[in-house]
Amino acid sequence: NQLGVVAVGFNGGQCKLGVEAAPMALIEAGLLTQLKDDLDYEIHHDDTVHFYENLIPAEDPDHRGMKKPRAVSAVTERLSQQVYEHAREGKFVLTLGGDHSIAIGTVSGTAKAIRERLGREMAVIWVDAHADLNTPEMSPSGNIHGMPMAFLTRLAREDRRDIFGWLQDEHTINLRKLVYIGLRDVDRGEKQLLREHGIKAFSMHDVDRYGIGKVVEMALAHIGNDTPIHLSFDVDGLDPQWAPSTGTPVRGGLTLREGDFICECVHETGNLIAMDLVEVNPSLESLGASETIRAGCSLVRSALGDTLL
Ligand code: DIR
Ligand code: MN
Ligand code: MN
Ligand code: MN
Repeated sequence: NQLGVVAVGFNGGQCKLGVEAAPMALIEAGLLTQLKDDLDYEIHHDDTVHFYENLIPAEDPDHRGMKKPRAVSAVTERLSQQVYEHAREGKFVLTLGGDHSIAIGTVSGTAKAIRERLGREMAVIWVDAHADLNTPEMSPSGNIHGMPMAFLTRLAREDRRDIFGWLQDEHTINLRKLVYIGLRDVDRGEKQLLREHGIKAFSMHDVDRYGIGKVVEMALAHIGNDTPIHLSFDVDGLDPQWAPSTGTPVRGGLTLREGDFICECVHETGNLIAMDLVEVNPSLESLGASETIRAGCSLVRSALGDTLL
């Protein structure tokens, strides 16, 4: 059981400080020790939280409405390589964010490794209150953490090498291999893209209607057996009752038990090859920070094979 860990203290995909402190908070809460001692993983970690300060340009003007485009591009390009190097050796890759823009790096890295190792297209399960599918032009905020899936699926492209032009076909995800769970704050343009392209999405309405068991069953059926899965988990997919310390909390979300259940089921497929845990922000709602960190640790343990019995 080989586990590659990348700790990414990056906050440039959105405007709130504090999310860069999450990897250290999760590690100090004992997450990696638990994975090693309780779940028997052999951990490959450079014992560093990466802030990528050398990659942050002094000049970084908005481009097509995107905020800090060169910083996010440079950091995710480097992260993509780090994740790729773990994944090409067949290790499970756990990335601790950071805001959700870092998924441009993590998903591109695993997608490339899986294409090379297995000649296969990987699937992505995106658990989030938000679809993170805005193109730069349709984004209401300009924050790149609301855009990663647009770049990863080529709904958005940019030729400038220093602004995501480094993304090659080998880094991308097929729209048919993307599944959302937990959506409840989706922007106008994103709704149109979901409909237009028939992207598989289970909102909180679906969770209420069918129950989480059926929703996960339908999500996994859409992906199909024997397809490698990258799970990108935004902690704001959980209800603020369990994860209040996050940049854009939205009421009416998943319970912690429902979040853990998703992770357990995806683990049980045997096809999970990577997980991101993002948007934990210990400096927001400081009374709820330790709860949010505990919830994050629980989600990761569930995805890595912890069971109730
Ligand atoms: C909103 C909020 N859809 C945006 N997005 C996210 O700014 O594009 N919040 N991802 O976590
Ligand atoms: Mn979100
Ligand atoms: Mn919104
Ligand atoms: Mn997100």
